[in-house]
Amino acid sequence: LKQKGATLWFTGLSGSGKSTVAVALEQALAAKAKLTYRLDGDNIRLGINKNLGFSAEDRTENIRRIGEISKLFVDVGVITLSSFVSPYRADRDLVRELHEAAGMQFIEVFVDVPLDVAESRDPKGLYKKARAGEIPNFTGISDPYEEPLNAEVVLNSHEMSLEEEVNVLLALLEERGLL
Ligand code: GGZ
Repeated sequence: LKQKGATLWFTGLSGSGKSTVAVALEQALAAKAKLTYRLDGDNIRLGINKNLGFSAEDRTENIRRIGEISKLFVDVGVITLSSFVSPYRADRDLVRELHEAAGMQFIEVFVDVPLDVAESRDPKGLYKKARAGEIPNFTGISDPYEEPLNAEVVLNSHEMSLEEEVNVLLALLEERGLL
């Protein structure tokens, strides 16, 4: 495998569209015969991190472990697409440092939609439950989301087509020598 790995880290509110963009990018990269792997709550929070909840401490540990797992994939040359709310700037910065200290590229992608947009989508009904007080520490409602200050990419996904978003990311990967 002569492919160079990297981590694309998608951060944003629940319902912002992180996974949707990651899935679309995964398909575009597959079409270019690139090896990718997508990490998200479904394969991480149900497995290796099933002992973790949503307290600040647990989120920090969740992100730390995912950062280390992402690095392992990058180490074998995989383009790793990690989609997590990751609401704390310090947690994301730690993952960046872990990558950069190992000479690996870390590309932070802020999927930036206003809370009311994410809340109006509410595909799993979680915002409704959070508003009703049934989910404590819900990001955006009763828990903070610290916006990235220096993300490599900001996607205003409520104002862009999925195709445009994918094209922005492909252009950056090309520029970074990853395609
Ligand atoms: C935020 C929560 C919460 C709370 C459950 N706060 O839209 P989803 O459902 O599929 O994505 C959210 C996911 C967040 O898990 P992460 O591992 O990405 O979070 S973190 O990075 O902060 O560790 C949401 C659901 O789990 N969910 N409770 N309290 N999102």
